[in-house]
Amino acid sequence: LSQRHWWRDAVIYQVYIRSFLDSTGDGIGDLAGVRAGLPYLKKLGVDGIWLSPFYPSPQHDHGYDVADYRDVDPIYGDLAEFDTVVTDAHRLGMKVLVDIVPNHCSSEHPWFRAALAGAPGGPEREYFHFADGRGENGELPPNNWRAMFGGPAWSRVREADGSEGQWYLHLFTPEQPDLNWRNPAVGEYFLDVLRFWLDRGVDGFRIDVAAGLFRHPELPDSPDPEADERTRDSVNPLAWNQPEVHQVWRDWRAVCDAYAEADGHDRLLVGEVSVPTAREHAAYVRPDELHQAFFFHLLSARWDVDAFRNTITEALRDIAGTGSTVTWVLNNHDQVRTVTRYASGPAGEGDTTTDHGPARARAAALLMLALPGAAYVYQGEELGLPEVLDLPDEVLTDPIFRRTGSRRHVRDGCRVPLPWSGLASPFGFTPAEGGARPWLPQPEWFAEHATDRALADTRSFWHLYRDGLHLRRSLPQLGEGTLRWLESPPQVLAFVRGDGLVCAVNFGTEPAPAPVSGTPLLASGDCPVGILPGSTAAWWISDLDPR
Ligand code: TEU
Repeated sequence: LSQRHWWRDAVIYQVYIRSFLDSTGDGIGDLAGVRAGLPYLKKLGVDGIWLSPFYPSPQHDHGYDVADYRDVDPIYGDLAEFDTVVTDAHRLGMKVLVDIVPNHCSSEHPWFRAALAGAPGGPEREYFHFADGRGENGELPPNNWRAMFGGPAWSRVREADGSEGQWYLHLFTPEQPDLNWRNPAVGEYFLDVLRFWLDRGVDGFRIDVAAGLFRHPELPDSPDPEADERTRDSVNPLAWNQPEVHQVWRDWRAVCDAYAEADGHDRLLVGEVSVPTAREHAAYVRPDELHQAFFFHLLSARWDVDAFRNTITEALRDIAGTGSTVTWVLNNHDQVRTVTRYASGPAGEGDTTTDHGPARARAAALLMLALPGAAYVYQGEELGLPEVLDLPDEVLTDPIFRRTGSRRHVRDGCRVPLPWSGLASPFGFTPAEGGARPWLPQPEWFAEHATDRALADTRSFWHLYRDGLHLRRSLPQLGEGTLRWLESPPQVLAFVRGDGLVCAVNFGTEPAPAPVSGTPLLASGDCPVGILPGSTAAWWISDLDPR
């Protein structure tokens, strides 16, 4: 792999800073904690890190509400600390991606404050979507759009004279007003933001809500507002995935390519592109647009052999024409963790919970690491952390809970601070002496998953990830390259990579014949020669003809 195109098969570790490691003792992770954790990540074997937003923010959505795009929130550190993270990561041979949030800013961003202070129709409001309400006194929102996290996508402001005034659009919370990308000043500003971070040495950007930014110019009513309220998919075709957004990615790509031209190292744009089909998704990944876009369809697939086979087939088919590679992801800070997610699901159990979750999550990890392309690992995934499902209501911080009153899509459970060591909370997450409690309570059973235990136990999730990542580095068949499906028993997914790395996953609960004789190179569970037990994946090097 050329240094130039390092991202094509890189494995990037997502650091949710708030929950990674707390160096100051305030109960909240910070950049100094990230820096202290870099050797751990190096040992794990990832190629780089993606840092969740650390910019000054009132933290209504844990930093996805940015008040200043060119600084560090004091709870996380400062710019000098950020620079040391980049320097140290680079010294260890790891890339650094930062999260950039262009769809909306914080209601405390200077632009929004100015817009509120300004008059209806004035230039300050052109940075956002302000509109008069409907109804006799403008008391109804300008259209029927729903916000992703519940409630109407419009909020009404009080004008300077105290009267009830215009409405502004926010597809997430009211504290996240949507920017108006038809105003050229918005685009200019973000190009400067990109250059600001590139000049500080970052290797690329994870782009939040990359199918957002533009709305239908007329802001017409949605035909099915209830459907739009689902928190998982950008379904309202009037509010998402507009053709104009592609020009933005071309402009951003040109900036990144100019840096790459100068020193021969690509700067990466990876988009969070949530669109209904794999084909629409692939349209964002182009030589002149995004390098990568998270392929969420695999993440959404239930534990089912056909669902996985079809999703992988579609992803590979649709990426083929783009010149890029698929970007696989099984976990992130918005989703129920795989150990818990795969505990329910088919193989005869319907929707009931089974105890196959950990074994399936391990198998899925080996599968993901064997697929052609790049992959993202979310912190704690390498520890096999389950979702924390029983956080009491009063500690939940996710605006989804605040806005909907329902725990259904609440994301706190995958954001509980990591356990590093010891038998009781804070498990080394905060300094030993006098630290505040972690910002979300850690359950007692986190002890089983602490990194010190994981490193000492060769059968841990950690060792599986480590071994998988190290083999990925050393085996030419992995990373980029071909995938050919092999014939296999009904519950088994089997394929061969390049000139003979075979990967097979048994989605069933009963043992199946292994596709290759011989001892696996790596397996997610006990794997006797010739047999692939249920809920297990394995890799073999095979010069034999697959059976
Ligand atoms: O998420 C975008 C998004 O579409 C989410 O609604 C996601 O599908 C949902 O959280 C799943 O439950 C991004 C960030 O990843 C998320 O953390 C932010 O809250 C959101 O943007 C707003 O910036």
